[in-house]
Order: sequence, then structure tokens, then C-alpha cells
Amino acid sequence: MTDARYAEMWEKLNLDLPAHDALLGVLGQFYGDIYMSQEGRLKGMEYLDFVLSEVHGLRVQELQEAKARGAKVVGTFCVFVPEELTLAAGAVHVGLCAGAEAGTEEAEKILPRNTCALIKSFVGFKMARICPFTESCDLVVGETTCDGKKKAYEAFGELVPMHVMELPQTKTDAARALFRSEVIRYKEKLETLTGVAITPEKLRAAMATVNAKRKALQRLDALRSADPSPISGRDALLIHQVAFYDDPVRFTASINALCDQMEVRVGAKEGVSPKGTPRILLSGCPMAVPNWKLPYITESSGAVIVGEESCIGTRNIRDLTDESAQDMDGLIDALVDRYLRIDCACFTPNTERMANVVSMARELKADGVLHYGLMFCQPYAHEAIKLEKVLRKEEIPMLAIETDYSMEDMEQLKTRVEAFVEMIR
Ligand code: BJ8
Repeated sequence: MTDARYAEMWEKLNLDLPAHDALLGVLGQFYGDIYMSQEGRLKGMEYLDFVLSEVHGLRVQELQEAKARGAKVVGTFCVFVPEELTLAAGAVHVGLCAGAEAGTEEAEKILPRNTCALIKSFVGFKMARICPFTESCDLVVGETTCDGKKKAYEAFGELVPMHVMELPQTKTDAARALFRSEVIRYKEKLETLTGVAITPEKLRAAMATVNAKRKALQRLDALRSADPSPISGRDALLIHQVAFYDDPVRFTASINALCDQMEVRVGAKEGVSPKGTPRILLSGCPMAVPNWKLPYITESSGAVIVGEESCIGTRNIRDLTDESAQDMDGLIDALVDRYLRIDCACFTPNTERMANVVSMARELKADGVLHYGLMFCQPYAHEAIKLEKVLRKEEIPMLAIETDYSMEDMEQLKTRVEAFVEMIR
């Protein structure tokens, strides 16, 4: 049944109400089974539960209120799109990556079937009219990362107002110059869209907001190095997911309050599972809401996830932006430097990712790495093979999993993950 409080808003957004109701029904059930069944959750997670219960309600209403005040909403799919510029233009920046199968059938009408589930999901959400975030966007920003995404944007761009950033595939000086020109082109696009001139003052203020959010998430992730871990991997992943669409200032305050609780827990040597529970580092493709399948399987197999080496995780927050430059040129350079440190598998070579996984595993005292690849994702499939070799040398066990958003392989995955957890125990 459509939530009467928001029915009018969803109708105005042209959602397919029965299909949208069905999606919310499944999401609610799934959340209950995976999240509310956990024991020993921190009090601060109530905020995240609330945000999630209102993900298509209150938050979307806030977007409509912002639009009524004249602000624009910008949707993105990749952590390479500088949120700082969006905020400096007075716009709202939301992540549109999707983690559910709903809409896949529709997406396959315009995409090859052997496309990764993440791409099919965001295209399917639009075609099936079930995502109020996509429908709220005044601009959708794509990027030329993997082949699947960049080709999908050609078809997707016929359905939504799009701007595609050209991202380099290497980190040479020429690549840096290309990326810098694309950052400037995005700034100009935003200025045209919003009618707001991005000044150094506005950009520095936006950098401070985004840096504060990243610092809160860094603090959260660092606390997970404690044994026992003060928070489950499922809850931590949820926090990283919500970071992409919640109001950044409100979100940062909530996460810092949660970290205060975590510090108390760590001080008391308490955690979500007993000390000595096998510790897993997740690594690989991003897990967008509501893709909680593998974390659920892992933690119900007797392990605890202590980190996410992923864009919905550490890759999004590892680096801060230097806010000290006074003029626009210097600030743009700082953005370019910060964003080019991202170690996405779309880059070649991408050796820094290997080193980053090893150091994360060491810092978080992980007993093993679970590499998560979405089926048909070439960049991460290639790097899984390399990473396994690197980790073997370091004597860190790794299990590579390839899957999609369907539930059909749950039992098979559970068997493999349970065997891995037993092995590292
Ligand atoms: S910076 S990881 S968010 S591109 S899973 S769509 S790579 S076929 S998501 Fe990504 Fe930016 Fe890189 Fe991060 Fe393609 Fe692979 Fe699908 Fe992927």
C-alpha cells in the first residue's frame, strides 16, 4: 500500500506506484531480516534505521523542498564526481547507484544482458519509474570509467538530462591535464545549471563540509581495528551507503555521535561479537543500497567484517582535499590531486590498490580478504587475480566471489564463505 503521506509527491514524480510499493515492500522485509535481527547494535544506529525507513519519503521530500527554494539536484554514479563543486553551486549531490534487481527486465530492453547488475539496476530503476531520486534530478553526471558504464550512458542520456565527465585511464601528466579540464567543465556546467557563480570562498566552505564527512567516516573505520569490533560490517556498510544521499552536515554529526558510543565500547573491550571472531576485509566492487547479500552471508557464517575496500567504503573517504589555497586555480589543483589518488580498477596500471588492500588488511587485523566482483565486471575481475597473488605473498588468505543481485546463489555462496571462515578461524 502506498504510504499516504507521500503518495501525492510520488505521483508528481511520475513513479509507477504499484511497482514502487512492491520495491518498498521487499526493501522493508529485507532490512528487517538483515538488520533488525542483529544483536548488540549501537544506539546511534537508530538514526540510520530512521533514514533508511524514510529513504523514499522524508529525504525525497527534502529534495523537493530544496527544489522549491530554487536549488538543483544532481545525481551521480561514481566517486570521481567532485561533490565539493556541486555543494559550492548550492545544489544537492546524491548517489544514484542502485543495488536491487527490480527493473532489470526493463533495462535489458536497451542494454546487453551481459552487463553488470549495478548498471542494469540504475537504468532499470529509471525505465521502471521506481526511483524518486532519479526522478528528482535536474542533472545526472556520468563518467567514462568502465566500458559498461560509458556505453550505458549513451542510452541512459536519452532518458535523463546528462553530463558525462571524461575520465582518464592512466595517471600520467597528460591524464592529469585532461582530468583538470574536465573538473573545470563540470564547474562551468554547474554554474550554468544553477545560475550560481562558484567563488573560492564557496568552494572552500564546500570542501570543509565534505572533508568533515570524510573525517567522521575515517574515524568510524579506524575504530573497527579493535578486537572485538564495536560495530558489525552490515551496519558500517549501511553508514557508507547512506553517506551518498543524506544531508552531509546532519549525517556527519550523527556519525560523530555514533563514534563517541563506539569509543566507549572499545574502551570497555566490548563488541558485536566475541574477541577472536574471524575478521574479514571486503574488497572490490561497490555495494549500493540495498545490496547486503554478501555481508549478511559472511556475518551469519560466524565472521565479522572489519572494512570495505570499495567506493562505498574506504575508497570514497581515504583522502581529504587540501583546503588551504586562496585562489580558484589552487583549489581546482587540490581537487584534481585528491581525486586522482582514487585507486579504481578502471586505471592502468593500478598497483597502488594492491598496496592499499595489504595495508588495510594489516591495520584492521583482518584474517582474510573476501574479494567481491559483480558478474561481467572486467576491471575488478582482472584485479582479483592480481590481488590474490599479492596477498598470497603476504600470507593473507583471499576468497574471490563473483555474483549479482539475485538470491539464487545464496546457498552456494554460503557454503563457500562458511568454508573460508572455517579455514581462517
Ligand atoms: S571509482 S569502482 S564508483 S567506476 S561494477 S559499473 S566498474 S562493470 S562501479 Fe565504480 Fe567509480 Fe571506479 Fe568507484 Fe563498471 Fe564494474 Fe559495474 Fe562498476
